[in-house]
Amino acid sequence: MKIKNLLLTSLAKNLSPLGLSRRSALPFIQAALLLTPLVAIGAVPESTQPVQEAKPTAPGKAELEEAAKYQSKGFNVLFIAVDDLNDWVGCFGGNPQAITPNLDRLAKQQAMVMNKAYAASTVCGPSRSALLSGKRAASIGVYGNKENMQFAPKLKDVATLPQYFSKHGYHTLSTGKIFHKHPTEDGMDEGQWAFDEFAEPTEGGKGGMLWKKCPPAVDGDEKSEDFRWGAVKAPVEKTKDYLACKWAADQLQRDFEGKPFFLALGISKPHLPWEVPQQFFDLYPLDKLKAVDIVRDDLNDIVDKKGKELFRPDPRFEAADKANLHLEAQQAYLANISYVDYCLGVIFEALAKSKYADNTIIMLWGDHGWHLSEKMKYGKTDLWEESCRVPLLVSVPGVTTPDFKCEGVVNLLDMYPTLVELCGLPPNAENEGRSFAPLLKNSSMEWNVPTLTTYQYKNHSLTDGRYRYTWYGGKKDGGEELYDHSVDPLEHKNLAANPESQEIIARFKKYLPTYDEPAAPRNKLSGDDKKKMSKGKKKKKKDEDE
Ligand SMILES: [Ca+2]
Ligand SMILES: [Ca+2]
Repeated sequence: MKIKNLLLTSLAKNLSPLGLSRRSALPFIQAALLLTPLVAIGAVPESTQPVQEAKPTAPGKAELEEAAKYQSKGFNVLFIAVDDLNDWVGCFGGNPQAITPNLDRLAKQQAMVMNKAYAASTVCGPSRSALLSGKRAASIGVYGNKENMQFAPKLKDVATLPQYFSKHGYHTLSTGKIFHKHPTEDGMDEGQWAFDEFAEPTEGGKGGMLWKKCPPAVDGDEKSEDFRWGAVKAPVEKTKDYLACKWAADQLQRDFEGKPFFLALGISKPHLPWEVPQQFFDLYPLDKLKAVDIVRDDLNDIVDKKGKELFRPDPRFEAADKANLHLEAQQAYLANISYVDYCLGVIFEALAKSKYADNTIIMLWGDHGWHLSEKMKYGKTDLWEESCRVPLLVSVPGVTTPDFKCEGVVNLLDMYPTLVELCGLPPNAENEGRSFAPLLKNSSMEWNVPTLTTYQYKNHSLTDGRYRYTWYGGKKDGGEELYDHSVDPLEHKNLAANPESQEIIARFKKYLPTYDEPAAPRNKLSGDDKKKMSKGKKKKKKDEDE
């Protein structure tokens, strides 16, 4: 009945331009319908023809060509890693003072802000090894920067993300840091082996330093040695990340023999040292900049079972604190982010102007967060929100909603299966992440389950978008943390010891890994070895003398 009325109204609507009002047209239409035999729409008349036997036919040349044409229309992928970029990006709101017009424009015009994205681990090597292999740190035993995923027994037969795309008809190419770097006797292992084409990143030229600053190390701690910043003399066009973006932009002028491409671009800043041209420091005048509020007793409530405090302020924090350089350190990090944003503008603009603008997915991510004085720390590692949360921007033409913050909890580990699904590749059974392609299409769907971040052996943290639960099953002897982000987004009040928290903790515990792979063999040479080697014979001699 409803359908009939709708049909009548619609016909009346269409007749009204003929000079008949809707009301006056209705009787005419009703009469016409009475004279018409009712035919069910979509009903198939019974066939009187005998069914012919199906004969299999091999696909002809034309059909194969047609199929190939379709495949070549498959999405390209622009995969951008930004080293040590936390959520101090305009559209992620981590620090409202951040000036990032290019990233913000991308979010405004085409990409979705994945507002609750988390790293699989909180330091470069394990985070990247996990997301590129599609496997959790606890499954592959890559827990620190010294373990090279190439030697992990559990990864012997696993195709990394670019290798999987190459195997399925993509042309893969890269520059900059996508895989974690490992020094070897034959030079640097930068994951060149995973790409069809790898452009050696140019170091760019600093052209010397205009000025530099480094807080004096407290107690001679080596870790604070690389905690330095300053302005380089070189113009931005001569610097490393600009040149990497320019290289990537140039690739968009190419054809790839009809193949879709997977272009991976690794950006080196805002990794320490924070050295970029002066113009980016000038964006943040010190007399107008506001530093992060420091909560000095924040670590007191993070204790082991015996009540012993598990954390103390880190050496970089103590150095900055003693020299009263918090504001200047934070200015330097912001300057580096604005520099990165400026360089990224080159590739965003090149893509928008290229013939690939409408069929290229952009996935841009930071490999882990970064503390800037929160929890008395300057750096990554550890399992608090500042370390775990990452910026993740995703643009899928025709799929993602621009100018929108998606609150679905996702992990960088999920990028592999997501890209596989979006590009129509067969699922990789080795993937342990969860494809968030459905969430990109329908951002209001039921989605959130706890997602995992691991730092070192058996230390795990889970978040479901409301709570963060952390369990130190490794070195810190079973210590626990629980934070409720609905009332405590900065994670100041550890609720783990409260009796009323135990039910929540029990729920989270079900999501902890049931197996923790022992640490994979270390790279033959470590970054430290290399550093020590380059420090020269002086130290070596001193060590021998002792
Ligand atoms: Ca990193
Ligand atoms: Ca606290």
